[in-house]
Amino acid sequence: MKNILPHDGELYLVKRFYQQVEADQLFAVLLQGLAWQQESIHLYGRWLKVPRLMCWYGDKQAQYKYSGVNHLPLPWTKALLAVKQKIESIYPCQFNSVMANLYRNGDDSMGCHADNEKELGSKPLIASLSLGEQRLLKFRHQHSQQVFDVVLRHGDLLIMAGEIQQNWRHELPKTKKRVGERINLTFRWVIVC
Ligand SMILES: O=C(O)CCC(=O)C(=O)O
Ligand SMILES: [Mn+2]
Repeated sequence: MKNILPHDGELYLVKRFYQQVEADQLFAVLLQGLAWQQESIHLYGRWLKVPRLMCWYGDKQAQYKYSGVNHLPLPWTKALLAVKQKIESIYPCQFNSVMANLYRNGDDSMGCHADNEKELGSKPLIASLSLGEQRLLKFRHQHSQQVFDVVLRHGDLLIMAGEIQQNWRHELPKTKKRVGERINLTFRWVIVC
């Protein structure tokens, strides 16, 4: 696999990891079958709704803090386990949890961040599957502010590895285009203390 990041980390894009028909089926199963919720975060003294729906699945011990709150994982569904196993079969990796994001339209987004929580370790390996509408993922280098864009399409798998989270931040910006729903699954290994 070829590293597509210019420097300071590793990024691999596996286009069409799921082909059209399988990706369509998986999208429908996840949209209907996952426990989507809109979280709120406490910011500057106010509660704000996060602009997307989310849910967290995984092994029982894989607790994870997001939106300022500790979340217990929901138990793996059959569909999520099958995706996890398919990823683990093409790349040397192992996951104990997955964060699912549902972007309902172009107003839904994810702000600039790095997945650098201490529960993920110093060089987290994160595999991210995109389904549904195509959206842009923007990487910004922490120091040089260099920008690197990746278009994520239906069925694409993106793997973030090495020092990417230490050196780059990423965001899924809003778009003015009329776009439909997109599901993203980010598989992670949460270190259990
Ligand atoms: O939706 C995406 O592609 C990005 C998701 C993401 O960065 C995350 O869940 O940490
Ligand atoms: Mn992220």
